Amino acid sequence: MIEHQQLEGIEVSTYNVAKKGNWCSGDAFFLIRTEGYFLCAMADGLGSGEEANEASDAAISFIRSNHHLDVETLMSECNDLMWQKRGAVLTIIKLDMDTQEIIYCNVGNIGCIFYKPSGKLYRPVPSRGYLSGRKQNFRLQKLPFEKGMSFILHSDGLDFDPYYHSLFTRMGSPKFILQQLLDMMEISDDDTTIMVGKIAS
Ligand SMILES: [Mn+2]
Repeated sequence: MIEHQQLEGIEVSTYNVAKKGNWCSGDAFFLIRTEGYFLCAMADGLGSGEEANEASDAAISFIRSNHHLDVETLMSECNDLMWQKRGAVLTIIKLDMDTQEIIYCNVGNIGCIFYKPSGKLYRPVPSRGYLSGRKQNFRLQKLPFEKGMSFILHSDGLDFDPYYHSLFTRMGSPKFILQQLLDMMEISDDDTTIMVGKIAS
């Protein structure tokens, strides 16, 4: 399923499909633009099918209902929710539109790259592992905010080829970038979720 959203100060396109043969995806995502911030989250449940879906959905549902909480709290609450579940990897990005700050927090392999209008890319450093319900600490990273920046967030269903960078450095709309990416990418044997966003310049 493909969706395009024009939010205030940011444009976002998303793509989400389940692994072939599964009725539900083990990936889940959420995004919202409030008066003060833009927040997005992407989770990939361990394994695939229903169990994976249950784990990623628990995390994303919590974030949907509590997105006003600070990012670190969201991560640790989602971690607590993984008890008796398969576990999940999770990335949360929050753009504070007033202070022009980007906060990034992650556990596990959700890919994330930011592109400055100059064409330079910025890749936050991911943390290993996954949310399992066991106590763990979360490291927040602050990223430089620039008008006109774009970004991609994706689950491991997309094998990101370095060649794709060129799509972002040409700075088209997220809709256009996503369409090109879908044309170029290999059909995956896993749940696949891609989010492409662009901050207005
Ligand atoms: Mn996956």
